[in-house]
Amino acid sequence: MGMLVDGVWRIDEEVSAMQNARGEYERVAAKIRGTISEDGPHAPAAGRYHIFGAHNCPWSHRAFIVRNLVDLQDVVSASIANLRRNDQGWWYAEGLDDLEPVDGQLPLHRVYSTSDPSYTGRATLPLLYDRHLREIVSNESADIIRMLDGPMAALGNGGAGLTPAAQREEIDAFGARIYAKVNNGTYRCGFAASQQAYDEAFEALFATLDELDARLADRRYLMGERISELDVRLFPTLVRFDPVYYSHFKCNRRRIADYPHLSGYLRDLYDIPAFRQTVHVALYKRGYYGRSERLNPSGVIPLGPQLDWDAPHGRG
Ligand SMILES: N[C@@H](CCC(=O)N[C@@H](CS)C(=O)NCC(=O)O)C(=O)O
Repeated sequence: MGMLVDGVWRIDEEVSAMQNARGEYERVAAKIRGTISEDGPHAPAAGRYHIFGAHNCPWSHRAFIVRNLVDLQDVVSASIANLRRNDQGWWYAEGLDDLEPVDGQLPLHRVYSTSDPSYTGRATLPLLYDRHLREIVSNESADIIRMLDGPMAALGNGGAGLTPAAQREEIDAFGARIYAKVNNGTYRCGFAASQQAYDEAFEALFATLDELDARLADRRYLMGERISELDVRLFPTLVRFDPVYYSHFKCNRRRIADYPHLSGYLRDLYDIPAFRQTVHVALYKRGYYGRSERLNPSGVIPLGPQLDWDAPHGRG
């Protein structure tokens, strides 16, 4: 996997390794943290912003759920990356405005270097892109979903109220923990390059899933009786867990289907069209299990498991 150094795409392993010396997988922190606001350079407007995402990317998935929940499908445009990265990283078959594909491909890194010709960092998804200024507003999904359900909400249905002010501190702290142990925890298992790194990620992942399951015993959603940002952030991991992470990332102490409350909670959220419409299990399998020297050299994609997310959820 490559990265940009001073605006130039580099694919040498030396600059683009994903594990540290202890064999732990390290996801880089997002660097572009701009925001949409009435008084800043990026004012809210219909047709001005675009999401570069991918169906198989769980961080993009959050943004697509909130775009649906706030009814912004016609206000914020979006494009979906090819399922498989090539040596140029993520790429798109279609262009956007003056970002035209060359030989049928627009690599995501070109969006970064158009926005900032001296950018150094990984070219990650999702991106919120300002089509007027030809500039990336943000490459951090946690910020992007707050903009969609905040300054952009009036252009949709007024907002989903995912982050009530009174709960914000708790959501921030709890969300950070769920990110580290669960959302990114699955990747820390899958991409661990030492037994110890894997063992630690695995124990932390399942301890946190156990805790979430217990929490959901007497609450419909993670923050109570209303859907919050935490549910939007957890859902993409839950729908990838049994079909992909359990086997591909060796997250195999238990399936989500084995958890009494988490399993019903997953089905409860899946029952909501704004969530359900964003779920593409067959694409997750093709995206994650496709040929990879490290994790799946044969490229054979498993046929199972059978999933039953339409069964009654018995919650609420
Ligand atoms: N903090 C970022 C993380 C995004 C991220 O890591 N995206 C992955 C795809 S699922 C990616 O693009 N990785 C490419 C790379 O690391 O080079 C966010 O939540 O928006």
